[in-house]
Amino acid sequence: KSKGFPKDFLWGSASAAYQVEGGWDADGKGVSNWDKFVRIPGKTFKATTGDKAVDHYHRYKEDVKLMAEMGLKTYRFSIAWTRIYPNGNGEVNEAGLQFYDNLINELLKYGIEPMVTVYHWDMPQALEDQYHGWESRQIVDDYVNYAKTLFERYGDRVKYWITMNEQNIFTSFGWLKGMHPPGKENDMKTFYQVNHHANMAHAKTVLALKEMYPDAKVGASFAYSPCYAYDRKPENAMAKADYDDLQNYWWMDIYAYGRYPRSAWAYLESQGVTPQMEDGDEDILKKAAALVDFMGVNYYQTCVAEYNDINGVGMTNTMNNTGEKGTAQVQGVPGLYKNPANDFLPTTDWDWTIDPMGIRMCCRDITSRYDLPVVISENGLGAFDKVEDGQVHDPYRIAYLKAHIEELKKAIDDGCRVLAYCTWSYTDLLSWLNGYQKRYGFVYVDREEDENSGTLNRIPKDSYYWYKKVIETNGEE
Ligand code: BGP
Repeated sequence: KSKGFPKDFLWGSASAAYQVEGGWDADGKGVSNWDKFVRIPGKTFKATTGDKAVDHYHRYKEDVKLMAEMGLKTYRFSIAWTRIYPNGNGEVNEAGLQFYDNLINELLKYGIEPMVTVYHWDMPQALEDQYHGWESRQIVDDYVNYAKTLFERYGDRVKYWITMNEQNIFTSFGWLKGMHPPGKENDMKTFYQVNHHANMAHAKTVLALKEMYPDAKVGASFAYSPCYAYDRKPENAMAKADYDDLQNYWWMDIYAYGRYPRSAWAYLESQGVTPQMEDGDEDILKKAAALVDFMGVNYYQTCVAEYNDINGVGMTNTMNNTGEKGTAQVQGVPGLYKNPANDFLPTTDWDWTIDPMGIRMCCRDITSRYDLPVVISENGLGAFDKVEDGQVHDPYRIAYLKAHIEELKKAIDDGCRVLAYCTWSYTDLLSWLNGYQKRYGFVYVDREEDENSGTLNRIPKDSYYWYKKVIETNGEE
């Protein structure tokens, strides 16, 4: 018989500041790199902005009330650095701090545990202008200073902190694929340097938090795609091993052990792209790793690794950002691996594989490799939703989430310690590259790409009422 979910399990849902808040220049907020990037034609779907997004900045009370009615146990959200420090450093903006005070207090009023992401990709543009943002080591101090401001202000009320969201995604999309700011392509050397800076920012943030609040719970959120070898050909099994070292363990080993995987490091050396480190860095990374409380996992899909010829496909091949099924191209690292589609699995309209068992594999791998508890900080289905007679019927989303929750339950039976499950997302919101038409929420928001479209009214979908029952029955629904 299954053990089931622990009594204090945190059933949650997630969002990120840029994707929901809007109010992009409200109350002293500074400009972020995303405010700027989305305005470059051709970079994101119809160059849709988060200027207004779903106006959570002004409607948070209404959103939190719906969460309370649903019985949500935790809400994961991120803080916009540019609301707190409009210029990234220097003078703090009291109005920005006040907004998150209000949001946190509103959540606590209903007994909803706030889970706060310090950084979900929206970096102050001022830091890009001052020293090229993540490319400079200077960002580490500014990041820690910003994070400490949050801990000082909210640490008495916020127990769960996520230092950084999907470092693997914002760095690879920003410096290899050209699809996130600063929009660079194939710049391996800078990519690894940027990652080292982000690792130091993460580690020093963990140390700062634990010094101020030893009982706080902290981790980073990683976009984890477990990988299958294409077939039993030895070279494809090796492609999987390379993929795991360079795409998964490269980050997770830092968070959990404070060191880079040795074979990946050797590959970087062979390419002349190892990051520059300072004396004492390794020590700091190790100290922080010893204090981390969980691994945050954003799980959406698994992938396949197949050997990729030295003249094979690269990282800049086109993704499917339109929702026209079957338009995504294969990407890879020449000489190591490429990631073809998996014929055994169904896909979403954006060509993401649907593989519930993958969530169990994430938990299993983290448990046996790191012996750390897991927080599922994102999991969900992006789909085209339709309003019919004032309702949104999304059985496909219910089926997707239900299957993943089933597998999560098995992971717990396998001995994994899973603390929380946050769906992506709570309300519909802006998908960075895919506009508003790719919807993830339990709560439908009436808007389209055009800034002036829609009423922004909220409509709970069928999945909203279903998840309410999941929470009530502690995952037995
Ligand atoms: C993760 C991000 C989220 C969210 C989600 C869905 O990578 O952390 O912010 O956007 O993916 O992705 P997408 O919007 O591309 O469908």
